[in-house]
Amino acid sequence: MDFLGETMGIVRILTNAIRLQAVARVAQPKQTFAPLELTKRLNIYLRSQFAGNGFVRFPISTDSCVTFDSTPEKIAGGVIYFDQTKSRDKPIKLVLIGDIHAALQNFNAIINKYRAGLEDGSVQLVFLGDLIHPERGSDLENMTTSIQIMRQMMVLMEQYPGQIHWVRGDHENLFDGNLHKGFIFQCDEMRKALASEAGPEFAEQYLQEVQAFFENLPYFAVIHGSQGLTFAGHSPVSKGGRNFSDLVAAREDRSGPNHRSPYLYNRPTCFWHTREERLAMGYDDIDVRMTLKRLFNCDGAYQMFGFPRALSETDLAKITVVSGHNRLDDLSRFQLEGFTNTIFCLQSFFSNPEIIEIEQGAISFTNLY
Ligand SMILES: [Mn+2]
Repeated sequence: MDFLGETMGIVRILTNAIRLQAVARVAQPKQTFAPLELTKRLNIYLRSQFAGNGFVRFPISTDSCVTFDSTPEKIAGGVIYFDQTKSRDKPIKLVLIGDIHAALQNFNAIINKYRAGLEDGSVQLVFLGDLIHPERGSDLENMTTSIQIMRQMMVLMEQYPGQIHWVRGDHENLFDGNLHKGFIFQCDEMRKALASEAGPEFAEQYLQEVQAFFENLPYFAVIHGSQGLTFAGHSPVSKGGRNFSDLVAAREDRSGPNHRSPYLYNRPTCFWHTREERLAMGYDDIDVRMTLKRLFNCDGAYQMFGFPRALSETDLAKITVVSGHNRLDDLSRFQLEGFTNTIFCLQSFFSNPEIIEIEQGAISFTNLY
């Protein structure tokens, strides 16, 4: 090849490269690249987040929990333990928030309500899953507010490290083909919306990173103070209970196409069933007790939670359970009857939802507005 030909070849390659770059730039909206990088940073953070200001995240799975990521240091699922037993200069107020389901106005109001506490380090927020996907209305396929909430959560998690906790719900998933409302498949809609936001060059990478983010989230929270012990999660009670190690590792059968986690989708505490109906479905008070008993007493877990011995039946009966996940038509809070333990279900997409505040282990309710 002569010199001119070679030069023209190089010029052509360079021109193509510049044109490709230009296409990539044009194809993606300006905010897209930041969330991809932010999601990557948070995934690294979530996999290394073991202890913070008054909490420990029990930890570690070396199993392949993250669908698209085979690095060995991952932690997925797991339990965050908030220790309010120790006296501090500044006690931490923990706030439990039920399903937001894309209600952006409520989400913003929650952040504004606790902004000062986030700033001075006196407040930590625990969102109990299902922040995304509209729950009702004619707009079930519209993912705009879901994406805004997701981005805002990620920004806040980085801005206030260890103060914003996102517990995973069954909607925090891009690949659950069973998840639909009125046959609108919301995981598919979310994938489409994210892919179009990222642009063709980055769609696959972005989707993988977001799914890894969801799978890196904790599944449960234990809050322990001098005035009480609370076990919280999106769907915290499993049939027959789970060992501490199971919960920590979140090892689960997600074989098959749908990635539906049995840890995130259970209804043993479903409010609209009578005790008789629950029994007929195979769910009983015993599932709540077994969940707590196995969580705290198996594998010597009580030691990790700072108890000198395994919890007695009397101790276990006093534990409060807080759950999201159950639809409470026109109610933001529901106390389930017919159980030995006190069980509250929370939702946060109604006009003026109630949220739970916990200080020194003691629970109180407050209205958002
Ligand atoms: Mn749910």
